[in-house]
Amino acid sequence: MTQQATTQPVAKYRKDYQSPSHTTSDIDLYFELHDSATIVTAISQVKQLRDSTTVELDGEQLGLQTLQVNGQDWSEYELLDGGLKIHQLPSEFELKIVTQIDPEANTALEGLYKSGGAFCTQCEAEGFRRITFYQDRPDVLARFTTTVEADKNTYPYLLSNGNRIDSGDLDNGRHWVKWQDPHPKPAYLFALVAGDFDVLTDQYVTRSGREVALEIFVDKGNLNRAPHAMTSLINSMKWDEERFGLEYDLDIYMIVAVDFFNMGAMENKGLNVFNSKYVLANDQTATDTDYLGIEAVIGHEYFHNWTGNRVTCQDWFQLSLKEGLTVFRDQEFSSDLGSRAVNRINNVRIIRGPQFAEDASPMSHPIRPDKVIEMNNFYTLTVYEKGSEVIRMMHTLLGEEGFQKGMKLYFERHDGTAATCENFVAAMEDASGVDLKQFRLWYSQSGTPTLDVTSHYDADKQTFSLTVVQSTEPTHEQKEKQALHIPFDIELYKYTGEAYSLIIDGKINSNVLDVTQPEQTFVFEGIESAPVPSLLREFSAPVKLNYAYSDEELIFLMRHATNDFARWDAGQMLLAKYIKSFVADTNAVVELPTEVVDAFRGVLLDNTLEPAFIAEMLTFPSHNEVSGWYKRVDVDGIAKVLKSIKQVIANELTDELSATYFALTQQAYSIEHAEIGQRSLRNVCLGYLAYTEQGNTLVEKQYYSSNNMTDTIAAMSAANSAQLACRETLMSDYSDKWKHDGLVMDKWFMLQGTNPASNALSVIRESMSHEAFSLKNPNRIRSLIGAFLNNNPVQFHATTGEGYGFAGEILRQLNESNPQVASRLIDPLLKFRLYDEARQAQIKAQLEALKSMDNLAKDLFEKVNKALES
Ligand code: B3K
Ligand code: ZN
Repeated sequence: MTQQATTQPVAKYRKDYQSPSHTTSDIDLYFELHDSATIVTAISQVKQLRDSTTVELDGEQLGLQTLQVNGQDWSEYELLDGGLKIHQLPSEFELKIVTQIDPEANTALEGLYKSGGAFCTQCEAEGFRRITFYQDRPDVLARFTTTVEADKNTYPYLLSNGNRIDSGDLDNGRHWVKWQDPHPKPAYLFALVAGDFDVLTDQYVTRSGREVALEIFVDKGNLNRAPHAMTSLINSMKWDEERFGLEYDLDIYMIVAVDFFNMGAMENKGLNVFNSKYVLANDQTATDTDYLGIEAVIGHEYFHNWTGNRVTCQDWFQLSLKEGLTVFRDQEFSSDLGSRAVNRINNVRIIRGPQFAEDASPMSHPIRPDKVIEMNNFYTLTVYEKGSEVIRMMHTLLGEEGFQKGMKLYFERHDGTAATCENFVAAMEDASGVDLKQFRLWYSQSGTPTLDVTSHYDADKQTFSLTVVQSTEPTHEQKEKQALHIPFDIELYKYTGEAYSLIIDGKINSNVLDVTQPEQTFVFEGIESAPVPSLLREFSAPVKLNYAYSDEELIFLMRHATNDFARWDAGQMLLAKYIKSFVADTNAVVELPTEVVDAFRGVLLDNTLEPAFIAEMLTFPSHNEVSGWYKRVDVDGIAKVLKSIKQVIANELTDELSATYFALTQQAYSIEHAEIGQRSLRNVCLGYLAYTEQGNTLVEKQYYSSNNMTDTIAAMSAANSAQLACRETLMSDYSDKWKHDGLVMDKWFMLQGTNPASNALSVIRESMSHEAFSLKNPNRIRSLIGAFLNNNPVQFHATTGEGYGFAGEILRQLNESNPQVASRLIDPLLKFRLYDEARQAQIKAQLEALKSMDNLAKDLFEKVNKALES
């Protein structure tokens, strides 16, 4: 019997958490794999934890075939919408459940499904309940034994978590393999894969001498795209030992790359399943950004083995316990291996752009949400990226040594258990002695705080005071806000570029000020002349900063700040001043003062700076980031100003950009960090030069002479943004070459999605019939349609409303086939109140149309309702 959700979705609240009534010590699973009728037998050893003779199991889209307790058929049960209640149970019992499922019909890609020719699973957050009836909650930890049986020819590899303990052949052409995972785990970390693959193998010896077999499974023919993933895995294992003292704990670590996957990757114990985008790369198919993305995601999933798997979450409201912490760890990994400044800049761009936007939207929530309808809706930038900033602030407050002591205590206390965010903060506090009482508010308060900072210099007293006023605007679900504990990292510079010691009340203070009050003044002594303050260095807290800097001060900081991030940030603030003033008057002629242009010229010509860093200094805030500065967004005005300022810089600095471009010409391709940096700067120069007379010639030449994907895509992307004459020729050449490879074609789809031309939407519709496109594949959807909705502001928000109509059409289709992907795609529509009234009405009409669907999935239900009631 298959059940469909019929009732209105209900919300769950963090405050209602109850520990489980029962737990399972061991579960033995047997899978008979068949495309549309897979049989799953689950035998669990269940034990009562409190006085209850009824157990509630979760289950969705399952056909129940057998239910036995202690070997007896059991009729004392109720099949409910979303699960099963079994009654009159003894205090300890063996439960046998047989279910039938249909992997082939599973287009939602949650539970057991087919990706191309292979079977695979995705169980986080609540997908295991689509495999069998079970207590599908992270605080029930069991030892899993899994036997997988399938046709031997089609599925020579049968994989699951843990160690392979047995295997055999059956006489009907089928075979089986048995796996055992010694580490008790929640069901969301379960995984199964069956298919035919090419395998890249290697080995890692941990520092205590454990030999670990490393295996990466890719589609046949893709072996030459797997080595970078393997190198990244080995680097991750080594880094976690060196920086965190954490070692791997099984004899085998497997990664499987699949083409159909709702997100980036999944940290299943010993058997990670990855979106092929985060595994496959060679110089012909992947850009430098792809290579770095693979390193980060491989690292992220590996680091989850401790922060996520060994210590998991008590309930899903605690998701940031594992995600915020693991993002922090992967960011540190990338920073230790590559450029710390460039990594920090890119992380901050995500916070200031899409995370701030999310926190100002109807979906705003604290990093530890209080109310959830569909858990998949909370794998957000807030939980992940802001969550990581919260961990980073603790790292700033405690220092590396204090933080590592905290980590050690956290593992001593919670290894092998399901923990809470509070447990983590308590461990940090107890290990370091640093008071985090007020700091805990970061877990419960949503929204982006603003720091309004003013200063006063007293020449007689030789003091400089900074007054900091903090405030957080009300958010959708939380009107009252309190003052937070904000680590505020600053420096004060003499005009010589030397930094003053920060003396408060006669004592030397650290650079990190503790902002804890709604308004607070810090008085620095011994300041001989008015200093230039460098504020919120390293982006020491995820806040908006307002300080009335003059151009001269910002240019000074661009040159003299001791910290690269602060130099970059000064450049961004300088650009922001001009962007804001021109957006306020879109008829004004866009010009920049000579000193401003010279400041950027100086950066470009400064050979003491890393090329990768110069590239970041010359990269503007995105349209999305700029939009976040306003309550009412002038979509077209912002686009026009950003383009005009880019043109001004391109014209003023043509010679220097051109000289740098040619000086950085490379012969052979390698993915060393220094070379990635050079390519990045060279391609930023090309992006500007595309707006000059030589643009078309240079771009075309780079495309045809390129020996790697980074330079190829940089040329195409410059042609796309500047709408060069060569754009169409390059696009069709690329498509001819790569039309058989969906992953490589994603870059092409993305360029169609972000095409600024006025016919973009009709080209996008045409692209949907490209042989590489499929509405079943989340990567294709994100590349073409996601890019249009998120990164093509002018065309998506065209006043005709056609962009919105298109979005509505796609969302209604995906609501049925893949609600999780639909729910990601809808985000830009939720922010409709940011636009003018005509646009608001058009977007609202699309949301209303979705709301009136009688089969609206709970993923969309939650977001659409929040947006409309906002
Ligand atoms: N933990 C998974 C994400 C699961 C998302 C479920 N909708 C990947 C990660 O964060 O590492
Ligand atoms: Zn994660």
